[in-house]
This record gives sequence, C-alpha cells and structure tokens, in this order.
Amino acid sequence: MYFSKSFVPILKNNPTEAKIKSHQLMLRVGMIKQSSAGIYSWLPLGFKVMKKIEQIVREEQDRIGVQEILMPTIQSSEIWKESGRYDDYGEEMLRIKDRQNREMLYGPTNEELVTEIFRSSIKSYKSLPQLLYHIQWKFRDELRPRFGIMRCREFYMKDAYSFDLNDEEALFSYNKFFLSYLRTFKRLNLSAIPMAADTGPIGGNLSHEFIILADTGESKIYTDKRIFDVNNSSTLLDKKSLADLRQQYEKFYSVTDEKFDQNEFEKVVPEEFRVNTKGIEVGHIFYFGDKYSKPMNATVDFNGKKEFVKMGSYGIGVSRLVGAIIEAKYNDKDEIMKWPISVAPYQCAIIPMIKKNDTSNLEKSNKILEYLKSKNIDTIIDDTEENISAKIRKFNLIGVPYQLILGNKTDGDLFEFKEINGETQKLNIEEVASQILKAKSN
Ligand code: 5CA
Repeated sequence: MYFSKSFVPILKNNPTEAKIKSHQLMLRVGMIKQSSAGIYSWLPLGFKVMKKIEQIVREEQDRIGVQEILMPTIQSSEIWKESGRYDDYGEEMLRIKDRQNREMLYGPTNEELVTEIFRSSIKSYKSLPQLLYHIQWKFRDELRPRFGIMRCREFYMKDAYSFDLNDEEALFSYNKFFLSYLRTFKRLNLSAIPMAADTGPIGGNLSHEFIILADTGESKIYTDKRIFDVNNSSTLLDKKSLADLRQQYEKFYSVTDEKFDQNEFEKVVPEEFRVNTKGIEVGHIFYFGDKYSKPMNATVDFNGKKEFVKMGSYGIGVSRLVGAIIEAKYNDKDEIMKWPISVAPYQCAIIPMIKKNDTSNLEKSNKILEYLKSKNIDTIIDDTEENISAKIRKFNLIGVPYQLILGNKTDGDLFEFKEINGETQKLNIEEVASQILKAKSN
C-alpha cells in the first residue's frame, strides 16, 4: 500500500471536542469519523485494527468449540414480548415500525433471538451443549454517548450464548468462556482482570466483567494486586481444571463498585495489596439459568421429561477494544502510541527519502514491500514527498510499531530499522523480517 493513495485523513492538531486520549488519537489520525451523536464511520486505519481484533476474538471462540452464526441487526418485538424485556428495556432500545406497521427494533443484544433459534431446532439433551456466537452491530440509545467509540450508540460486539441441560454443565460452559476471555485479552496484549459484577438488564446471579486498568475508564474497581500474578497459561479444558482456574481468580477480592463493600474490602485485602482505581470494561459474561428459556419455552427432552435449558451469555466489546487498547498502550510521557503487533494497523512502515527525478529509493522500497508481504508482514510505503522527519513523526503519531528508513545513509543492503520507541539499528532485510516475525510470535 502506498501512503499517497491511502485514505488516512490526518488532522494537524488534536480535536478539541475529544476528552480522552483514544478519542483524540482516533480522530486525529483518521481512524473514525462521527456520523451523528454516538454513531461512527470506520475509516481504513480504524477498520483494519477492528478487523484484526475481531479475528483474534473469533479464533479464541472457535478454539473452545463455539460455533459462529450471524443473526440480523433488526429483530421483531414479538420475541421480546415473550421474554418480558420489551417493556423492561426502556428507552435504550431503538424501536422501529416497518411499512406493515409491525413493531421492530434494532437489537441491543440477542438473548431472545438466539433462544428462538435454539428452541425451533434442538429437541434432545443429546445435542447439548450448544455454544453459539456472532459478531454483529448492536444499538443502544445511550443517554450520554461519550468518549468516541468507547461509549457509543452503535457498536460492534461479539456475543455468545450457551445452552446446557443443568447447572453443572452450564457452569462448565461458563468456565470455558472465562478461559477463552483470558486468552483473547492476552493475545491483544492487554492485562484484563475478571471481576465479580452486577448483571443489570441481562439478568442472572453470576457474572464477571473483564476490566483493564485505565484512569479514563468508566468503571470503579476495587481489587487485590495479587490477582495480576495469577498464572493463566492452562491449556486444559476439562471441568476440574477450568473450575480451578476460575477459583484461582475468585480467591482474591475483585469487584466493580455495584458490588463493593468497604468493610469486606478492608477485612480480606491487606493494606499493601489494595487497589482502588478505574478501568474499562472490555468483556462481560453472565449465567442466568432459565431466565429466558422458561418464559420462551425452550426445552429439551431428557428421558421423557421436558427440561428448560440453562443459559449464559458472553459479550466482548470489539469496537470498544480499539479505544481501550489505545488507553492502555499510549505512553503519556513520550506521547507515543505503539500498537501491539497483533492488531497494529500496519506492522511496518517503509519510509524512503524521495528525491526529485530519482526513483531508486522507491524501487528499493517496492522490493522490500514484496519481501515483507511474502513473510505476511503488513506493510505500507510512504511514497509522499514530505521530508523524512515529517514522515517519521506521522508514523509515530499513528503508532506503527516498526519503521524501516531509506535515507541518504542507506548503504548497500543495510537499512536503518527501528522499533517505534527504540534505537536505530542497521540491518539487512532478512534480519528486519526476522525481528518483526519474532515479535509477532510472542
Ligand atoms: N448479552 C450480553 C452478553 S453477550 C451483553 O450484552 N453484555 S454487555 O451489555 O455487558 O455488553 C457486552 C460488551 O459490549 C461490554 O462488556 C462492552 O465491552 C461492550 N459495550 C456495551 N455497551 C457499549 C457501548 N455503549 N459502546 C461500546 N461498547 C459497549
């Protein structure tokens, strides 16, 4: 990709309407463009990051055996009347009438629709568990959309749903998602901690929010420092290992403010381990038993008896994660964003000095690009006529983690290569590729 042909509308200054770093940066480097309050278009840079996040989320769902489906954004009100949530959901639900005057809505979540899909096809307990997910736009008419795509009205979410015969099996499903979330956030280079949380309009009595620490977060959290050291590298998927894993986290006090109790916090967390800070909720999992299956009559046959299936739901804020990663990775001191290599909009920028009537650096850049592409390294060439330092500033601003510079000093097959906040090295192209590939595999 040539920068001169890319659609990356960079602003000269930070937009004044943005209050937090992620919102500022996303507008500044042209990742998103507001279309109306709390509704955004995703421009190429932002869209690339979001798609990479989505793919990691997808791979980690597939890995625990969840099956991908795609449900529509527009739903009929009928199923919401069955569950009783049509009235309960209130003004956050965007209600629409079609030309037949039928009441429709833009889905804020999908418990009802997926239950309807399940009950019309699955009849026997022998088909359980059923684990289904989709990645789809949601709409919630938030009273105060703010912080760009962090709290918006239209957002992109991965939501999964589990159907089991009884509580024991349902908790097994819940714990699979618990592990899968730890793995997903790790691959995104985030340290997300599970916290006991309130269930709100989704319902149920067991729920964990996955939260990353950030001063600009909207969730107040109270936790025990030692929870950050829990070893979560387990690859075992059996019931006991998964229950043990969750237990390892749950032995530490870690809650959001709705569940906070000052006395208990002081009683169970020694002073030196107490953390009282703010965070961003990037995922939320729920167990709610037969809350939907009962009113919607979703049953399976178990030895001649009809049993209401036990359900859970599991969300990840895919679009919110783009902003959350910026909040977590932006270095305030050096004022530099460095995207984790797994989701960087480009992994490497080739920055040639372009002289009038001399195409040699551009030709070299094309060859390097072909080589890096063959190694699956997502690369862009800055073919504009700006001077080198302006180009470097631009990629520093965007946060492209690796930069390869072809200036006057380029001698033979050695290039100036640096990690965004690192020292310049002189390397040949094989060494460049192997450094980037090494970072990718970590
Ligand atoms: N049905 C359940 C689980 S699938 C559910 O909807 N859960 S949720 O309400 O907690 O949302 C899941 C995730 O979506 C949240 O953890 C958050 O990361 C993201 N999210 C929720 N509301 C918004 C919003 N207004 N803007 C951006 N992301 C949001």
